[in-house]
Amino acid sequence: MSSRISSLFAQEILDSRGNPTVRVHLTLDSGDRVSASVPSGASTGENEAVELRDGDKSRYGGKGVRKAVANVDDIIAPRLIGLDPTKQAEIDALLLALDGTPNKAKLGANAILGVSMAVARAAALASKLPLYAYLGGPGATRLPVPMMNILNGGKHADNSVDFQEFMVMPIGAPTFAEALRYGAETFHALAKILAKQGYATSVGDEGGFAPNLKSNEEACEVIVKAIEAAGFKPGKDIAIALDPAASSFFTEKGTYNLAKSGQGAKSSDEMIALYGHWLDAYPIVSIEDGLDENDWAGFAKQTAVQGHRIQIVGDDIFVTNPVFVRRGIAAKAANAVLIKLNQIGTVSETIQTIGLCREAGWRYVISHRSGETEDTFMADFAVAMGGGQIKTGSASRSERIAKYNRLLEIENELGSAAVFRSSLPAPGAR
Ligand code: 2PG
Ligand code: MG
Repeated sequence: MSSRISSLFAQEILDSRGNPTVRVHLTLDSGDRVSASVPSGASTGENEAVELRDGDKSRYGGKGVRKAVANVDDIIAPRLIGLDPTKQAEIDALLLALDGTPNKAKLGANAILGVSMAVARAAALASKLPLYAYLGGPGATRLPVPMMNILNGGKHADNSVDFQEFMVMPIGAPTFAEALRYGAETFHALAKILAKQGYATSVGDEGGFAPNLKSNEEACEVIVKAIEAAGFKPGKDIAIALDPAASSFFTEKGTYNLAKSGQGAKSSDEMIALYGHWLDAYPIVSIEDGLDENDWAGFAKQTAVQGHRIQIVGDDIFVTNPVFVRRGIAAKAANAVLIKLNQIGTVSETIQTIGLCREAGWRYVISHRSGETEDTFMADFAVAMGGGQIKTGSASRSERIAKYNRLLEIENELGSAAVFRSSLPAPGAR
């Protein structure tokens, strides 16, 4: 006899920024219990599924999630009790039907995703499999190359850097554990370099340093120095990935205003040209959201001129939504998708979006949000989906490290079956 859901309820907890978020608790009739917690973004795409907030200014400045919690307890739970958690697709379809809106505005994507993740976790437990093996099957053996965000700017830090994320990718490491060491040692080397140059070494939302650099370029320069100081070869052992999160500095005038660094306003073409210079100067292998989420023409242009050299990742432009990813594939607007479970709101729809990427031969990167919890679902999810890349922050802050530690466990558990390799173009390719 299969296990059934015997109880389901939600709770308001805090995320890594001290803002409320949803945790869902699920019990099976076997007595087994699981929980799942939902992350929250700061530089959100306009078309993301709705994160339901109470708006009651007397609590958490309006950011409370009691309504979402009540939606789980009062609307979702009565319909899920008695169901078999291995029926993920059916349960997710039921959640969509209960919500009934195109963007999960009624129940809240935070309520819905918490339930969807808890159901997957319960099903794995009932199937006596680790989550990655339950979701990915016996072929789920590939550990992801981490994109480690060691220098933060944009909306994630109160500093003079316009671009949101400067990440190191240990593409030349032989294993995930070694990749993590390469990244952590580079992070520590960067701390010393910044301190020596008189910069602050306090960290931003995703655990990277947030110094007041003189320009955006300087971020790449100090990272290259840090890679070398840690004893690695830039471009061979460790490459750089960027997430400018350009929607956050795109203005109503239709220009990209590099206001934090004082580097002025640029057109879409000028931004693409700027990235082109950077590709020549630094070992960059991936650029995410180099342009605004509505600049589809700019994305397609950048992909046409730079897509053979680097990975062009769409985050805010696609919001993990199959509708936008389909449009992007048709328009050749990128060659990879950033995958965030809470942008779309159910495990099944996220897997559907990944299916589109696979069909099109596009890469996909499983990603955290800038507001995270100690939940490690996405680490298992990255191995299950086998895309070979994860973006989950720097080598500091426990909500980031929790994901890395879970990946270390998975690599250990897989033993000789574990696979680790980068499939990104070599840096500097023309
Ligand atoms: C991003 C994310 C995660 P946020 O833009 O890729 O790094 O940031 O969660 O704030 O949207
Ligand atoms: Mg992004």
